[in-house]
Amino acid sequence: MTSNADIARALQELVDLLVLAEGSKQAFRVRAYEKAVAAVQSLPREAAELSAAELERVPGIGKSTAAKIREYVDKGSIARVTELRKRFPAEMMELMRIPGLGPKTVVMLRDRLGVTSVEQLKQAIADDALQGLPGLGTKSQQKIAIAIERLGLHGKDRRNPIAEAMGIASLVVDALAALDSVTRVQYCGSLRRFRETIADIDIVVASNSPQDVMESFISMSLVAEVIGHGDTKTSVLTATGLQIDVRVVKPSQFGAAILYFTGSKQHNIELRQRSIDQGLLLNEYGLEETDGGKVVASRTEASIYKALDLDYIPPEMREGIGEIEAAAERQLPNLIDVGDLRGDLHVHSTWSGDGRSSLDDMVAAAAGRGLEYIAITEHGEDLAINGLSRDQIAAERRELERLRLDYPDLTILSGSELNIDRHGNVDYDPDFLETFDWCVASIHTHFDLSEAEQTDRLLTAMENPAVSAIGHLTGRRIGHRPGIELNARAVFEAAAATGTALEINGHLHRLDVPSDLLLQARGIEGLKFVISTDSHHTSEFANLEWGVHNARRGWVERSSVINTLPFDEFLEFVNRKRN
Ligand code: DGT
Ligand code: CA
Ligand code: ZN
Repeated sequence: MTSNADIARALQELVDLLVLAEGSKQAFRVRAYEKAVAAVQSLPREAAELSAAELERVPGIGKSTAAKIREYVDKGSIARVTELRKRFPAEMMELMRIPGLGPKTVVMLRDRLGVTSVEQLKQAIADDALQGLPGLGTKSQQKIAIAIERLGLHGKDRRNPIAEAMGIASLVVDALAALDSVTRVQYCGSLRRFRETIADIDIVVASNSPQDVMESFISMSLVAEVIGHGDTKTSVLTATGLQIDVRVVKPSQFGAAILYFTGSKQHNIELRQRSIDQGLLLNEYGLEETDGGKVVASRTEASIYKALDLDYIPPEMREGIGEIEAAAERQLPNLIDVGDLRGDLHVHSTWSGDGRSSLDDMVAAAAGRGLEYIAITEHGEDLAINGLSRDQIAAERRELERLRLDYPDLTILSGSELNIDRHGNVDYDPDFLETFDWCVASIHTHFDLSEAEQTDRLLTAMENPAVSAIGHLTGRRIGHRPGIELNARAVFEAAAATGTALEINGHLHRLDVPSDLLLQARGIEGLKFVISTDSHHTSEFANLEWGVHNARRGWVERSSVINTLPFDEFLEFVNRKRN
């Protein structure tokens, strides 16, 4: 059956295409379908099981969207999308990712200069051809060139934000896993290692009927173009130009295949060298004896690591940066699992202007996930539109009292997400701040200050006894906005010294603290982290899992994550700084 995620993806593609067709992100139709995407994503039932009339009764879904959903579920594609794909091919859609390029400009570039791809745009810039075009100021050309460089949007260097790749990969994995002939499916490559950007998606399938698998794969509606089709490997492009490679292997070789295609290349090279040193040969089919070719291990990754006398190395750590030596010496860090997390300390509800689920629903979802404690952290009053006044906080606290009675097994803290202003000060006043159980303080403005200014600002905020944690440290939005400049070492040391936890924000668009900075934080005595979802909707508690992957990639030890602690010990951490 067509899943809600699949339907949402199809509608999102329609939205992206309509932005170009209508020439505006604000066009009525665009907004209507956008609302429908959100509605389908958060629908508690299967949209595919609803009639057009029933769909229309769902808030956010109108008559024409209901018809499109039925069309997609019944026929596997939407005629309007097929037609728009021809007008705006994948390469042209890529232009829309460049900050500063709106739909009108993209269409104008095509009409005036014949530019329909990032490559051609780069050439046009090199030829100085953008000067004087309507709506493009003198500096635009240079700004666009910088944006293309920064996002790596061209050619083989093009990298896609993990959020986009994960969404697409999950759809393919779910579809293939549902086939009778398939015993295992795993997305591999940089996505499994949880890099924040992905060049292409590598999927490995265990099956004795490769033909079936390939046919099902290329018939998926997200496939816009098949670029390579063989017996055991098929490569396709999605409508946004993301490449997916699917490889089918024998079930007995599945472990060796996912090990090889997960990589990284450097990790593979080092593993292969270690094999050779032991008189063995490692390739994508298995680990075998050099003499005679007897297979030593191939079915699971764990059996291969074991045969090489290594502890199992989790995918997130396989970057060839010392993990093999550590595994050989039984010195791998004691990493965290999602099941270790007992609390979520960054949660919004519709009390915040940007929250999308009610407080009752958020609390119910947290309890449903088995969390032992949560902090409700609506935005502080200084954040325009989204923030809460003191009166609103008092009113919300009365709701929290009621909810505590309804959920006796869940400890509900009254918190806040404070805004760190330009100089490191936060919302409210010291007396009022003391009334919160927990505050996370984040940067939401002034992203362009110098490194020294940003670092000072964070240090000042950490000196505030009410600030228990710093939220999404760099403020980056993967693929869209770079993080602030900061002296990471100074920030880590100050966090340890002041007893301020650093949040690892699990939003796939953020993953912040970034894993490369987490690697730099290794060995700093007393530095603590808190893995948080920053949920604005009940579905986002799933961000805990992404936060854990990011922490593992940064070699973060379980013992340094405070929301693994039982509640009383967690509270000790908070109070140590306050007293
Ligand atoms: P990316 O660039 O985000 O797609 O990153 P990966 O790591 O997914 O790289 P990709 O897709 O080129 O290859 C997938 C895996 O296949 C890679 O992580 C390791 C393996 N692999 C690819 N090329 C080589 C190679 O030349 N030697 C070895 N030993 N392994 C390779
Ligand atoms: Ca890849
Ligand atoms: Zn937040």
